[in-house]
Amino acid sequence: MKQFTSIKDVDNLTDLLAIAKKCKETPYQYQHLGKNKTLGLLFFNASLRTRLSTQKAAFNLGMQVMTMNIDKEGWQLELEEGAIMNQQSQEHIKEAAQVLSQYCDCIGIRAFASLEDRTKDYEEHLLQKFIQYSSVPIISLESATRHPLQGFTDLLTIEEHKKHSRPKVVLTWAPHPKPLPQAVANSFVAWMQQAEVELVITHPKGFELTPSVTQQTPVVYDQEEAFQEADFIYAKNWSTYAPYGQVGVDLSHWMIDTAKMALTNQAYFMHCLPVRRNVVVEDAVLDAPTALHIAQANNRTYAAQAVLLKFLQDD
Ligand code: AN0
Ligand code: CP
Repeated sequence: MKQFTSIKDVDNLTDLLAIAKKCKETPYQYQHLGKNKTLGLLFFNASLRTRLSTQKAAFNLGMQVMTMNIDKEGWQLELEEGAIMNQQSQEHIKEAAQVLSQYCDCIGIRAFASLEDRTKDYEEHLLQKFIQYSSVPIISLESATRHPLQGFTDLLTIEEHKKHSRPKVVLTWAPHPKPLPQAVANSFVAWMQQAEVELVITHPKGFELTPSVTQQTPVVYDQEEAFQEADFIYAKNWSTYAPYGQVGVDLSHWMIDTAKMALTNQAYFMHCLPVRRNVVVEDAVLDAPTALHIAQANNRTYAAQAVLLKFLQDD
């Protein structure tokens, strides 16, 4: 594997899932492979799970890790070719990416969507610039439009908990007071489309994801209808794609509660976290034994470890 920015970078998904399961069973088996290898983690945004689970994954493989909150601790980066840098930006990404490639054997980058410029976000402007100028593999820690480590983790968690061969998996929009990226939803859909599941998306009218993500996946605008017979309910807020980055109004009735969960086939509840309790989902749903959000967070380590192990093996 040359990079991990999307499910499209995965040659053999069955193989990658098997590696993640193996890493979970015997986390320290491959410690020798990471000896004297350095992972650099660059954060333009906050993180709890991605930062610590990816570090833990690297430690399990015997790697060294350097982590930087690059938005606060680094120089302000310029992305444009030929820029006359007499304003705010202090360092061009050309230099930054080449320098970092000398210090690191693999670089992880978290850079959320701006939610202002849809074209630049969906072109993955920042991530693509890093890929262009780096000479080591790049791993996405959530980019403008995708969160592949989350999608991979979610697939692993569903594989572990499914009660029959083709479970019904519902991605449901849920309320949130601030505009959030579409990245988690986009990746969840992409990974589920490659899995043995019946995927249904439900959201209020106006919150359609881009058609290149949704493809043939059915969209049901009635949340309660979508929940019927569901085996997994995956809740996530996202802001609108068109017009871009809006939150919507009066949609608090989309919150997931026990009454809605009772419509399902005793479904598991999933969320990538962080979650706003009693806004996105009611306490009782999160505190029930059918909630998988903590198990998902645990699997983040093994998803990251499988990806890092692939890089080390292909090195
Ligand atoms: C981010 C998002 O929705 O993309 C990160 C989720 C993993 N969520 C928030 O900022 C709350
Ligand atoms: N799910 C997830 O990526 O969490 P963090 O934003 O805390 O890393």
